[in-house]
Amino acid sequence: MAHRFKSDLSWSDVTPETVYLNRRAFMTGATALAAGSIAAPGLAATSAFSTDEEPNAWDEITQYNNFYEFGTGKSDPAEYADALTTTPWAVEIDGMVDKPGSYSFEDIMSAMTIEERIYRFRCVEAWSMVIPWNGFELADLLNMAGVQEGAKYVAFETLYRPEEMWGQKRNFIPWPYREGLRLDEAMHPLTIMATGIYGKDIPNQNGAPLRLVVPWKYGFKSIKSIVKITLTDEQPVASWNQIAPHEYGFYSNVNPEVDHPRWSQASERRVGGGLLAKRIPTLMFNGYEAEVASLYEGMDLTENF
Ligand SMILES: Nc1nc2c(c(=O)[nH]1)N[C@H]1C(S)=C(S)[C@@H](COP(=O)(O)O)O[C@H]1N2
Ligand SMILES: [Mo]
Repeated sequence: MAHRFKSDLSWSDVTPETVYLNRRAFMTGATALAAGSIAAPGLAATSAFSTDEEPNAWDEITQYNNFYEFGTGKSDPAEYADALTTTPWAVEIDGMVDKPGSYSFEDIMSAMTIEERIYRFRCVEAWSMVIPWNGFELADLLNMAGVQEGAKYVAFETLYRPEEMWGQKRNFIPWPYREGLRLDEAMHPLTIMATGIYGKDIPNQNGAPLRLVVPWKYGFKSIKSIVKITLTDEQPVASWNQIAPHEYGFYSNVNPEVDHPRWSQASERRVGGGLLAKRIPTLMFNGYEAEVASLYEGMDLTENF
């Protein structure tokens, strides 16, 4: 897997911020090499879209997960996701594209530029983290396939392989897990396909080898271990919206003013803050309002939740 980012450093799990900043500086050069270019002085250490909030520790990000294909407990994915085979891997891109077909993970990676994006991540269950993803803009992949005139939505599907994902032997989600975005949301530069965390290959429990990250939406929109992407002119099925449409809307933008029918969305618990830590206020569009509010101009966000 020559194209996948490999680091020789063994990152410590809990890192003081100064060390972490050095790590970021290191990663700039490493990322540039991984992308096949010479480390240019102008290359930013991290994207302008990145938050400067303290990222969660590696152990927090990789041991407290939602990935129901491996069970519904928060520690189930870390325990069971090793069973997943991620090589070979390919993504079928079909529907309203000029170049439909099966794109191998290697071919995708050799065509994409990997950047670091430190994003807030807010689960609909009201916990949150700050995660230093490595990945590429989804727009670059969609442009590689050539989006056709008239396409309005992008549909995504996770792998269905119950022999490796034991949770798929239970039927509470109509497998495979599915998600969808409006085309303008999918093409937004904040929307990435994550392939790494802290400069290492993304662990299976976080959605290896590539998963969506849409930082202004609740975490369940960020579908993991993607094998299929379809450009369409109809609003696609999204698993949680399909299961409980009154609780999980198609948009699922983070919104502190629209509560879940069973709990408040006004505040959140930052994972790792300790049991006595105060909850922090949840921000409109998870703090990405300046970047994305215009996508929803004129829409009633209570109705289109
Ligand atoms: N295929 C698939 N993708 C998924 C899920 C899932 O169960 N299956 N859970 C979602 C939910 S609810 C959240 S909060 C995030 C969790 O991502 P993380 O474990 O990397 O933090 O993944 C999302 N993507
Ligand atoms: Mo979630």
